[in-house]
Amino acid sequence: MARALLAGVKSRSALAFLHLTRFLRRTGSHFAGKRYGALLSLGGNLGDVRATLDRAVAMLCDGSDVRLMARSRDYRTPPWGVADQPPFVNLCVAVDTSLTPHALLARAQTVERVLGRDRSEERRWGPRTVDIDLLAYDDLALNEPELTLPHPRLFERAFVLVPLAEIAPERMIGGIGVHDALARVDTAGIEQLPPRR
Ligand code: A4P
Ligand code: MG
Repeated sequence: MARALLAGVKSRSALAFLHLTRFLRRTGSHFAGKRYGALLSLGGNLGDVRATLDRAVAMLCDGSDVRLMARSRDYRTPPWGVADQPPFVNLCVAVDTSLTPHALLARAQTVERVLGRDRSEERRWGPRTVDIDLLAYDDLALNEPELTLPHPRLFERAFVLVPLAEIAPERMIGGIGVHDALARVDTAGIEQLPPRR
């Protein structure tokens, strides 16, 4: 009797697990049960940027779906792409996540929106309150307009590589070491900022 009951419970939980896995696969927001390492870059140059970036990291990393593993210090960086704009503050984070790459990007874009980023008011590479880019997700390579991994301009950008090398110098991304990539870019004008408090 007890054995039959136990078998019933076991098959019910197996069924529930199957449903959960199917649901997660369908909604695509989680890679059922597994966690992956991802690297993100954050930056901004409008408003109280350092406060905004602190809030962005806190909102992005809720401690369950996305756990903060490492955060670089803040760096003041000369504007890249469009020179005629204020300097940026940049940082990088390493996270451990159960979200799919697209769900992680969607979360990053929600955080950008909540913190006042309005894409319709912007020009490309121009001023913004906060910008969050997904640099790498595990060793995944993706080539879609809405999500390209590793980030296609990562290795051209000292404002990304300097903070990234602080938290992940040995990391290989698309076959290139972060430390080696940093040695190939011009880091002039990048300045590490003291802690806020
Ligand atoms: N997208 C595709 N792949 C990714 C990815 N790996 N991560 C898509 C994030 N987004 C990705 O992004 C445009 C589209 O790219 C999104 O809809 C997304 O689905 P965006 O952030 O709106 O575009 P953008 O920011 O104008 O262009 P881009 O090339 O992403 O540039 P950045 O890096 O965001 O440039 N100078 C300094 N010193 N520091 C900075 O932080 N930032 C920028 C903005 C320019 N100059 C800078 C800095
Ligand atoms: Mg961006």
